[in-house]
Amino acid sequence: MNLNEIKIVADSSADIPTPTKVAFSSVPLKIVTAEKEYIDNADLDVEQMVNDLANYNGKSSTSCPSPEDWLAAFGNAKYVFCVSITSNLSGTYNSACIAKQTYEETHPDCKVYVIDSLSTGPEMQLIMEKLQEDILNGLSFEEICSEINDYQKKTRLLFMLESMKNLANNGRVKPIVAKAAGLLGIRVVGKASDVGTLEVLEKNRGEKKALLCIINNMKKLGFKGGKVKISHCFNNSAAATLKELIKKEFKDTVIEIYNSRGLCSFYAEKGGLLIGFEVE
Ligand code: X90
Repeated sequence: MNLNEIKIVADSSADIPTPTKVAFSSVPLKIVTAEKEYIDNADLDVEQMVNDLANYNGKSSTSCPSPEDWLAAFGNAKYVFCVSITSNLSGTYNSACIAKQTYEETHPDCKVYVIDSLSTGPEMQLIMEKLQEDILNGLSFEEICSEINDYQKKTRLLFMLESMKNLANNGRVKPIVAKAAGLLGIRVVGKASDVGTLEVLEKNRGEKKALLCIINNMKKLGFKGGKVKISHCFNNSAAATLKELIKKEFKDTVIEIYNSRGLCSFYAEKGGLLIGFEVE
């Protein structure tokens, strides 16, 4: 494979990755209210959206990209690595599979590999970084597919949420599960399950306890150092505290903090943290 024939494409729940030498496109999901439609691309003012939503009492929902949206992002690349949000919570993966089929039928020399992240946000970023590494190291298409398959067994996602209102209103968690998160001061800590659904682990009173709970669960899941990516929805202080707590116990770790984009901000809501990390 030549570098100029390869493209990584991910839906916008992956947030915006650090640019590299590998061509990349993001395919936006949409956040929709009765008043407005927000397209989750680089132009979206996430802060404005989060503030609009905080002052809005009507119905809000999201919609996934169509196969045509994915096809447009594939461009003319000979080799496409396509990373999607968990197929268990969104139609995004299904759209990508249809796009792959159409693309390969109409471009017989081209190959598309669709990766169901069974996760979102920072865990997708880890997968994309691994793809970039493998591509720049000159691995073959098939080798990269198999490497990514193995890598996915070694990454996890934890989250901390102050509210699960949008998740419950859109049928992504049961109302009873969401209820606890609505109580003042309660922070729900959970993980992306093996099948790519939200699994609540613990309900904590206060942020400090929740952050300690995150570290405990990182260890339980097999974190021994390595890469960590923390995305937050306007909660840089919690992200920074978590980073310090991790660094205190694990010397050999590279931690990146960034702001979540539209889709993850809509569902994680203000104060929410998502933590993607490597395990052994
Ligand atoms: O198709 C669509 O409209 C998109 C639906 C996405 C629903 C879930 C988004 C979750 C975002 C919340 C915490 C982390 C959950 C991890 C689950 C695997 C972030």
